[in-house]
Amino acid sequence: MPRIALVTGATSGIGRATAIALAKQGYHIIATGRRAERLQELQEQITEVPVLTLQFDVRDREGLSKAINSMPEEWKAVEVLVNNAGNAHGLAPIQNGDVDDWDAMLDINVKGLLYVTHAVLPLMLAHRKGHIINIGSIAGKEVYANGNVYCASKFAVDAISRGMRIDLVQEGIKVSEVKPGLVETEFSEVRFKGDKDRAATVYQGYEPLRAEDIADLIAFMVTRPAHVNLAEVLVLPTAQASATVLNKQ
Ligand code: NDP
Ligand code: 8X3
Repeated sequence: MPRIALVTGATSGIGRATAIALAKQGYHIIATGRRAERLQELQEQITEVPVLTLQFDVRDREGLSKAINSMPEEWKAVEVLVNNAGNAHGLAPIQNGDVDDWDAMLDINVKGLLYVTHAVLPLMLAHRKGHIINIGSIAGKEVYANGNVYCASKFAVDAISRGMRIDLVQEGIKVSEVKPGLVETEFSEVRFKGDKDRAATVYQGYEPLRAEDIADLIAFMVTRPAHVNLAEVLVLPTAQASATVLNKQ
């Protein structure tokens, strides 16, 4: 029976690199995201294993549940779920915060992760086997200036990951959380609403993590023996010591 991994947010950054890395490990890939053309590109790029693409917004509870439940039977034995879809929207003091940005971060990073998990878990429980990897952040360990609601969303991912691990231990399902520091992806471009110059400054003066570094780590995590779970991993660029301490040259 093929091993199947579902990766959310596979159209960019960490999710895309993870889909590619898991394909190299032989996992058949279910790649999800909103941008259909990016999903198609990824499907064409991964040639070693079959790839199924599902286009949905993680905020659309009914739509995503329908998409997951309508997968062909041979795709339903999902063994690995990487809850990666997410973003920051804005970087502003709470008194200047944009309520739409707050909604987006809580709806996508927290509720979206829950909706996808709710749709996929019955598939894992049917086999009493599975590994859920939630992408948290150093922002889920430390609050930084103007990070307020994004940090809250990642603190929530941390709490949800711990809760899932406790609730699912009797079911034999592994739950892990990866907490990256600064990774150069489209993250800052989204945070700064398309301002590429401002986004680029976030990664200047030091060597940030690459999406592939996180993907390598996830590939390592899912290939540990059945009795080993890397439950929480904080992964930083060497130049980063905390959410705010960075050795910039
Ligand atoms: P990118 O912006 O490069 O990728 C984000 C991915 O999430 C895209 O594939 C996007 O797909 C998907 N996504 C965003 N919103 C939605 C939505 N509403 N519905 C479905 N999919 C959505 O950023 P990263 O790769 O950096 O981010 C991935 C995860 O890593 C996020 O959870 C982020 O918080 C976390 N993280 C990132 C760090 C960094 O420094 N980059 C550090 C720590 C954690 P599409 O737009 O096609 O829907
Ligand atoms: C993304 C990393 O430090 O920009 O979660 O919040 S940070």
